[in-house]
Amino acid sequence: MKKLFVSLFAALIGVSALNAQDAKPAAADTKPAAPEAKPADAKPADAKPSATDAKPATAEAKPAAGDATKLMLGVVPNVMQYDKKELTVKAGAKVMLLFRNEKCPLQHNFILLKPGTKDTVGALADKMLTDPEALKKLYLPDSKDIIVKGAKLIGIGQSDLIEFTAPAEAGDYPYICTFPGHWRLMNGVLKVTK
Ligand SMILES: [Cu+2]
Repeated sequence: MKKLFVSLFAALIGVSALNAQDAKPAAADTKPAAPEAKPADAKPADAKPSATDAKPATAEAKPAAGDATKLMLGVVPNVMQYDKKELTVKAGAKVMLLFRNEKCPLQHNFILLKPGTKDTVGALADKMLTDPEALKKLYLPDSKDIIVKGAKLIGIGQSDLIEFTAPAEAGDYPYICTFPGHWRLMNGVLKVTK
């Protein structure tokens, strides 16, 4: 009698698993919910694992993906331009930037710079034309003005997922492609706001 009361009380206040006996009724409660949730023709055999799999998956995905600011940047074919001249993020935000080249036959990259350094780094990028190691370096000039660099040059049909933390200080941060000659047209501004 006493034991029954204790486990009932535990269930009432929502204590999940004081012992194995308490855990069982809790698990049994969730199972009837799963078939109800599946309104359609899903076979019961399929329904159970997918229902139980789905719960932990969404619970884990939320904190990771929910935190980050997601940005998309593409390439306009043949004109050496990004498809966005401007992107905006909050200072210090976690950023996931998906950089994609869907149709342009040329290769491009994404490099984020300190404010006011576009011309300086652009000139360094152009100089790489005469650097025999340039391709190996992915046309990335050596400069402390570079804050974020994509992992690769992306050709047609390729993409690069670039994860970074936005600068802590608000301002206009230029981004450019450092393939020699591209940066004059292929540039934009990441607006970092407070
Ligand atoms: Cu480019």
